[in-house]
Amino acid sequence: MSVEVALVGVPTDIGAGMRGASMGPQALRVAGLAAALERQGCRILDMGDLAGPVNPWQPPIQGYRHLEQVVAWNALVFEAVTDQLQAGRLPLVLGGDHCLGVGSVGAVARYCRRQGRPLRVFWLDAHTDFNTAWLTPSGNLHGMPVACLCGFGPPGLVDLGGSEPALRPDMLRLIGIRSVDAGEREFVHEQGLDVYDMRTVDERGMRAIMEDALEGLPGDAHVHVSFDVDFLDPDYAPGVGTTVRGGPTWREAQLCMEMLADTGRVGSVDIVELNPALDVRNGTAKVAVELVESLFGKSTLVRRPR
Ligand code: 5AB
Ligand code: MN
Ligand code: MN
Ligand code: MN
Repeated sequence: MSVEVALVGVPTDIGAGMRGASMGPQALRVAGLAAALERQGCRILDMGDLAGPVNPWQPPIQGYRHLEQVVAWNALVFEAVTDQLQAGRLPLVLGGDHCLGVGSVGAVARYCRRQGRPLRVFWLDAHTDFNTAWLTPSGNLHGMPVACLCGFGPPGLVDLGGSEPALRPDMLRLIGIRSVDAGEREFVHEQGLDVYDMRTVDERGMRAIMEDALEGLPGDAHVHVSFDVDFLDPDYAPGVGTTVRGGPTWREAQLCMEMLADTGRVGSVDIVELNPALDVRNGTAKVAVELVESLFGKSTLVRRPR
């Protein structure tokens, strides 16, 4: 039986510091996402786009910009992702800015908890997204989803899936990191997040760090991949709001995706932070689609399972 993938569009930039990520879902569709996944034997069900509040473009209040609207969007995402998991489909969430990770990963975490399945979340990003209201330099909630998922954040986001935190830090692997704010840095250390920063990738190579990050993955685990497109080096992916140079090359990112695919355990995915307003001829969307195709099993040669 082939995997049934449900595309869930989340056309918002409510948590970002720049407008435009709201156009991400359509840009990914136009770049041929569905056809790419069909080539990998998936059946695609495009659920269309969720409809949440408009972006009022206001300054932060008490450390959060647009908190009320971010909560509303995430409640929709949480519900939509839960519905797809319950229907036995693989939710592929098309962002949208990364604040939607709270609802998406939150739903996956609750689903796994109820099923008694271990969960491992791969956060592919230039940033750790571990800010809080008192640490954030911007107030932008797309810089806070990992903290919210670990229980540090405002009501409405930390309790989306119930009273306990969605994730323990040991369920997370953050890959490609090269931008962490001053206070955030201490907090990442204090909470013991498993961070593979670019220095580690340089020193050990993508293959070794991915082997490390995948180590001990239980056979019945659910793997969630939250792919922030700014993970990639901006030479390959200029169409994002918060570029940081010195990221993985196209090849390194491909290997990362291929090794995740080889687990055979990928059960849910986010593609976030693509900003078509900053892109060139939809090229970044096309690169994201190429990588996601690998995440769903594209390989040059026939390969034996690991
Ligand atoms: B993204 C920054 N750390 O909090 C902040 O793209 C950037 O989801 C956050 O990773 C970037 O504003 C959020 C400076
Ligand atoms: Mn992010
Ligand atoms: Mn990022
Ligand atoms: Mn960003």
